[in-house]
Amino acid sequence: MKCRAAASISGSPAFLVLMLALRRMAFINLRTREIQIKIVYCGPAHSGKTANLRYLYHTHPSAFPSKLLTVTAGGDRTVFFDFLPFTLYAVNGFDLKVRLYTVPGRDLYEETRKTILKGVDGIVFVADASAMRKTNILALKNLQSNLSAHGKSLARLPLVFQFNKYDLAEQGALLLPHTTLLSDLNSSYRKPYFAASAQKGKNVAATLKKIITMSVAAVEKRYREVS
Ligand SMILES: Nc1nc2c(ncn2[C@@H]2O[C@H](COP(=O)(O)OP(=O)(O)OP(=O)(O)O)[C@@H](O)[C@H]2O)c(=O)[nH]1
Ligand SMILES: [Mg+2]
Repeated sequence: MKCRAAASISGSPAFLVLMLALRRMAFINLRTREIQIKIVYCGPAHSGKTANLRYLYHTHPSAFPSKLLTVTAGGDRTVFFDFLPFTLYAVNGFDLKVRLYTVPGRDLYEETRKTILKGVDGIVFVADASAMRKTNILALKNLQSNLSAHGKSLARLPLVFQFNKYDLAEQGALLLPHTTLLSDLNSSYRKPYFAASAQKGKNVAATLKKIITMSVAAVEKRYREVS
């Protein structure tokens, strides 16, 4: 996969100095001419957050020079986080370094989730179409409260919803219709969303592309606001 960022960023020194001063979200390195953004995949346990990163890593190995780091407790339960870094080259002369993380969805990893969300630039909320409505709703509420602990609001952050596991419909599984997920999760946010199958790869890359575009645009907007 040859990756290219969709949005442009000013490369002026003033921009970089200002961004260094802000430094709360995107990280700018003048010396190496790099911009780093941090994207975190959130959502209930077992919704398919790790599956997104696994799919990207295994289907586009040349795009990911570093190994996918996963920390699981036997089986597929993430206990700390998954981490997958990669670079989109030369966005107005700067390399855009993207760091993808997942949080562990299980209740007992509350503090870990909070820690991983520190400095986040963009969020993908992976909802599970095969779970109960309440499961997805509670996970979103948990995300809101963890972000407010960092003084951030989900409404103001770049956010993409991914409604996952729709391949299970082929096996006759009873799934939450995407209209239900939309009204339960996205009626007040009105953010972009994708019906997906992380296992089969449907809309996995589209989700990622969208959140990168939105996150880069947010960096650009912050620059415009302070310049
Ligand atoms: N059928 C189907 N199964 C999926 C899909 N995505 C993930 N799974 C399966 O669901 C299970 C959980 O997926 P993970 O990616 O580990 O879920 P997670 O959100 O990372 O879970 P935690 O780390 O516990 O928070 C695994 O057995 C996956 O193979 C999908 O799109 N379709
Ligand atoms: Mg996981």
